[in-house]
Amino acid sequence: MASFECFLICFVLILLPSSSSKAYASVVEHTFLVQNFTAKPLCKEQVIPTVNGSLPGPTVNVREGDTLIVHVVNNSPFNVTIHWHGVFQLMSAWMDGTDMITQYPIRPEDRFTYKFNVTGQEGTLHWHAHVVNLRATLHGALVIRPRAEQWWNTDIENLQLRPAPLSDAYLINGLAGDSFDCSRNKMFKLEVVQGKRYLLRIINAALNSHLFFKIANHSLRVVALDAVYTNPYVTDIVVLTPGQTVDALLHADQTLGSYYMTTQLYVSATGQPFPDKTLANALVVYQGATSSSRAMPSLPDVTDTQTAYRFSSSITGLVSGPHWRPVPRNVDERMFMTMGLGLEQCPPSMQCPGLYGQQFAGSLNNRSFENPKTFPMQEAYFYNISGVYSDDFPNQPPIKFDYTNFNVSTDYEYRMLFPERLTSAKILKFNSTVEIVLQNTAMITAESHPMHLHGFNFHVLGQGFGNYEPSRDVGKLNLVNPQMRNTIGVPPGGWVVLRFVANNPGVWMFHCHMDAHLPYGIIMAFIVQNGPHPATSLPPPPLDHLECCRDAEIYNHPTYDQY
Ligand SMILES: [Cu+2]
Repeated sequence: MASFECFLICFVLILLPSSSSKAYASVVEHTFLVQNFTAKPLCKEQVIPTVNGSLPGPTVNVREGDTLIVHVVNNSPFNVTIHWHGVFQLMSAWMDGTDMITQYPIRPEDRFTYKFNVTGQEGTLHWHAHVVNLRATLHGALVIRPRAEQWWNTDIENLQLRPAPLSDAYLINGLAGDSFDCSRNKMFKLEVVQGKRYLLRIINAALNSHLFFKIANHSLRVVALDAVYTNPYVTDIVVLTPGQTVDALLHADQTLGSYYMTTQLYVSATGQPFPDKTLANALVVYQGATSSSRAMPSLPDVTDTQTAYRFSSSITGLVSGPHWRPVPRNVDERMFMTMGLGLEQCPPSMQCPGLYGQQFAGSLNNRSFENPKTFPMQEAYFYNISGVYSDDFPNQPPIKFDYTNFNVSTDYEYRMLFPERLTSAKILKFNSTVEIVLQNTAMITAESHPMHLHGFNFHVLGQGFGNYEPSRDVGKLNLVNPQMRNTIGVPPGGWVVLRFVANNPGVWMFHCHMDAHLPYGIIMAFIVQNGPHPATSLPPPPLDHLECCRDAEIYNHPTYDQY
């Protein structure tokens, strides 16, 4: 059984400025055929589910304002949904692609059409399956170009880098590269012309791994995170949690030659096992290079949290940039959310690896999320079907404790180790401003969990290590030019402060983007109520939404554990 994790990179040549422009929106249509495919990433052949037989799947190119229609035909043996990671889904929450939250999963032999507008955002995003494990191979890039083309217009390459639970390998654009015997000759190469500049669209498509990314002898100029422009940030290393994207400019300004482009695992938890092979190589090759020597970048230690923190905390938002939104100053809902691991009773007849012989779980404010089993949450909300979820997700944990120095010393704390399983949501009034302090706990272990919010970008006002202390930390929050993202890695044993405006009605997941932590239940849902007008209200679902998959075997998903 071989497992691997994916890293995806698209490279675009920049031409300044482009004369072509297009100011009107159009319709972009794709068919995604989900089917099994035989691939050989390492030494032996494996059958993997793919979209259209390619790994990674097709890149979807749209312009801001376009309508995207994707027909998903499921010829695989698995239930699937496709999530459009980072897309706002304004007034189209039915199309968010979350299994049992916004739709029934698409059964084998069934089909479903996603249709939505991509409005008010541009840059690099990605699409992926939102059913546990399937994301490993069902993913691809989603590139949103500006409506009026100003920056670039020619793709020279469209490539995917591929670097999971202890993976056997990381893959760069589907290839493991020369650090593995069986893939020595299968290494992704980016050919560049000396003097030119390239836009690298870097996507961490890995299931569970945070990743460093570095190119020997070259620095990178970061210009966007999660499809939001940033102030230019020059760095020799980039760090991405699962689900994050980075747009960075590469200037081919070195002597003719070959330079390794390498991704390496970053492990945030102390004492956690990691694979022997923690990196994957690709190459940047200058046109006309004759030497066979290849420069290797010096890589940080796998556990180098300081380097990861420096990158994630140093970048600021581009206030004058397209689609910038100022930080909302008046907060309507203040939430303090503990986030981390816990335990759950080991089912009889099973051997569990967790503390006290129990199985691992995870929680937000001591609640582990349970996926609904009868109706998708949004349908239950829309049609007032009771008994599917509770809407009392709390604004703080049940007790205050020393979050980042957790010792089980009282019965109460012991109970904190065993969170409640609930399908739990928080109701938000339309247009309310929400502030969330996410506080990682040291229960079991402190670890960076990449929290992903569906349907919105949030401002990242501040982050740090230890317990969040308002008296000390409020004054340091950046209310001027913070970065905006859809996924944030909370520092291990630390905190982060987020703000967003709930201006998009629907049911939106907020969850850890480590795939292995989905069943742990590090998930909650926001239910954003309708605004005052039809234009600010969630329309009813399209007909095929209700027709598709009603009898899905949601109790027993076919499981995908090949990796
Ligand atoms: Cu997690």
